[in-house]
Amino acid sequence: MERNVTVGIAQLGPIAREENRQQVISRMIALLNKAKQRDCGFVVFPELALTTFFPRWYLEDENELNAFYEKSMPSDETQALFDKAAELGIGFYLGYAELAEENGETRRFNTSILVDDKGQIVGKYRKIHLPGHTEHEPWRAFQHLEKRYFEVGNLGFGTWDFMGGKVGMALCNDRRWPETYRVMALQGAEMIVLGYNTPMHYPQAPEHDHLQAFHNHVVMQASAYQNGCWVLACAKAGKEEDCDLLGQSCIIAPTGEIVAQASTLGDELIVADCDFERTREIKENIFNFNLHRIPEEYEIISRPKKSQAGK
Ligand code: CDT
Repeated sequence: MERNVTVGIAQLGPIAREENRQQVISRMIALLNKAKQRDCGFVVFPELALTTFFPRWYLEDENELNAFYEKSMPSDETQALFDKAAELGIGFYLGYAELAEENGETRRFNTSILVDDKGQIVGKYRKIHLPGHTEHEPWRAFQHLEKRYFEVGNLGFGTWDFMGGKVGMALCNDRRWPETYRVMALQGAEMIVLGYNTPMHYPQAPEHDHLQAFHNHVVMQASAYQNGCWVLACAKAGKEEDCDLLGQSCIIAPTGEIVAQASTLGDELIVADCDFERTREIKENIFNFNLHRIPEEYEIISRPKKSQAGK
């Protein structure tokens, strides 16, 4: 069986606060059409792809806040994206804000899904590493209220048999944590797909602002290599409501090499052929987990926080 998929990363430029779902989805469909012309079987969209990055505002009005969430997926508004992708025979990854009703309780998650080439949702992930803060902090140039607007994901890091390979999902800040990749690689992940919204300005340590681009790539390239996985990373980029978001969407081979990278801060498609067999170059050699990992020495990593020294 062929284990090769042509992947498109559908980077989105800024989404204005007043831009509605229909407008955003028509931009996404334009990228899907381009992906079809370039023979893509799978397209990756960013984190919170359907709206502006709303955690940058402290919103007191619940109705205003709720308007940024999806109550069902697909919904009347997002159905067009599913239909077009299925018509073109393209699977996709999509990040969105999820408003769920579970056991009579309203729950909010920063979520991503894997959708197959027939328009069926085959996997769901809820973001685990939520960055930012919970309370309004007016001293900041902009807020980062993910800890207020989302709960920590309750689905764990999973993998799915998808497009001929084993695929895992993550979202934005997850990409900075080595555990994200390793937990999926231990479940056989060959490709890790993620979307991100990364401000260029980091209010707590502005002296690191010039390192945003470097940190973005260094964590993903190292993690691709250390886990023998393809990493597909899709940004929401550009100046969004006065906040500069990093671009640099990329496709990283299991060797850690970037094989395709966005060169704009707008809507842009980048494409590469990803052969799942190439994971073996790494997984059967330098990072052969069975031969070389010594998990007995790593026990502190999975201890609950309270029992770790220096937490
Ligand atoms: N969306 C997201 O997770 N962004 C974070 C910003 C960190 S600064 C609060 C990121 O890791 O890129």
